[in-house]
Amino acid sequence: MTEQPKDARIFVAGHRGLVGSAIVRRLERDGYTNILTASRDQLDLRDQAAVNYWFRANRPEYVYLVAGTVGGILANSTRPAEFLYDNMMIHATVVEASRLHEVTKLLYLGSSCIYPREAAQPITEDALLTGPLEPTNEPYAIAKIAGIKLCQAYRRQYGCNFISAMPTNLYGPNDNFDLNSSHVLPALIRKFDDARAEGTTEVEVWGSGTPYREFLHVDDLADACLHLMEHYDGDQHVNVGTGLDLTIRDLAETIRDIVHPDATIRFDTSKPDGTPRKQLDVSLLESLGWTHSIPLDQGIRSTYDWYRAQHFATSAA
Ligand code: GFB
Repeated sequence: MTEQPKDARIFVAGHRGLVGSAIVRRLERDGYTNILTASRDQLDLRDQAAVNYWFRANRPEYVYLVAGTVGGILANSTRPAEFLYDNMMIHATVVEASRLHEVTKLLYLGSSCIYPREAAQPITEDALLTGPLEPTNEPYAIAKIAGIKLCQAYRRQYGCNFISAMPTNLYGPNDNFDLNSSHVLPALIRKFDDARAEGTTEVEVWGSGTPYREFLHVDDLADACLHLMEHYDGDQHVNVGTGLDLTIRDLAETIRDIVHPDATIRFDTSKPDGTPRKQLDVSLLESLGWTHSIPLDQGIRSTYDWYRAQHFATSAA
């Protein structure tokens, strides 16, 4: 049990992103007064010397390592070098600086794409490294696996209290809605909303619609991260999800019904499906006393409201 004092110096690495911004919101809501952040211009997290310098100057006691180069299936396939290099470097520099500067506890965030493509469903934590990875995101997955192993190695060699969480596909406010680099959920919100605004009805959905995906609202993820920071000190990484999944077709229909009920869906099978299914087994997390609370349709509605508010704010500016 690690209680984070309300005035503890807490570094959220990646605070502008989907996950980092949700963790900052959550910490602020809970009354934490010393949240440390560094923008990309202030600190290149791939640069070990710069990261060491920043840690020496700011002396964080707790670290949420949620920074990284991320993206959907297309971005992963077209920018494999960035996904591998950036993520390996970011994890290495922050973990090493956390050891050097004696951080009390670090939480490292991975991704459910670390598991073998053909892993038995739902996927338990011990499926890691039992088979070949999904090719569309192998470089990203290798970097994320290296991050888990890094935390475990630092625990064993140096006695650092570094833990890892592996979330399923995430969504929520501050997500990326750019169609070339986004994940499926924000992409479909945008596509249906664009069609509604343009008065068209046909919306293109990539792939066959048959793959299954599990989605967790990022506010639930932030809640789970704080829970693990306070209640978990183990070597094993922990799956974070809802344990519930649906097909891309069902997801597209759910989003259509919320955003543009008159639309019809056309599947573009020239686009990749990616992994057929990656439903997480969340029993370890549940045994630690945590379950998700935001139902998918409610989360999609609130994310769509956020997207519309942003859109209006930018078009009015
Ligand atoms: O979310 P997504 O890009 O990533 O795609 P992954 C999920 C599924 O949705 C795939 C389909 O079967 C896509 O073909 N899809 C349908 C779409 N329409 C669209 C669309 O307009 N945009 C997008 N992006 N997809 C990622 C990994 O895999 O998951 C990352 O690439 C990371 O490494 C992330 O692990 C969580 O779920 O396939």
